[in-house]
Amino acid sequence: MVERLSAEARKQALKGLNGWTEISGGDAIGRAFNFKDFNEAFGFMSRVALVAEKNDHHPEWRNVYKTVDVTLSTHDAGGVTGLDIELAKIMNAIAGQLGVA
Ligand code: H2B
Repeated sequence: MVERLSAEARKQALKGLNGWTEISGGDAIGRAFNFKDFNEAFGFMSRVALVAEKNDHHPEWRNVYKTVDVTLSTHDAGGVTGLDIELAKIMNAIAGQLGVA
């Protein structure tokens, strides 16, 4: 079982993660991605979905036109774990490939 990060470890990890903040009182992290158009937003989600399925760790997200609002938490652990930090890094890298810092 993967362990929840301490508040301190969570804050440290977020420092290196552009755009991500604590939400739900620290039980999750979130970021809003804003793409050029729907095609890029959906392309982002498709790429992330493949990684999420491979790693068996999945995002909560909402797509409206060119925006994707993401919430990450580890449901099995009831909070934020290293798996969420890893997925957030991957999402930032994929968004970066699509021209979104
Ligand atoms: N995704 C997320 N975000 N949190 C989880 O706890 C989780 C998951 N658990 N994907 C996985 C699937 C679990 O249900 C399977 C059985 O490993």
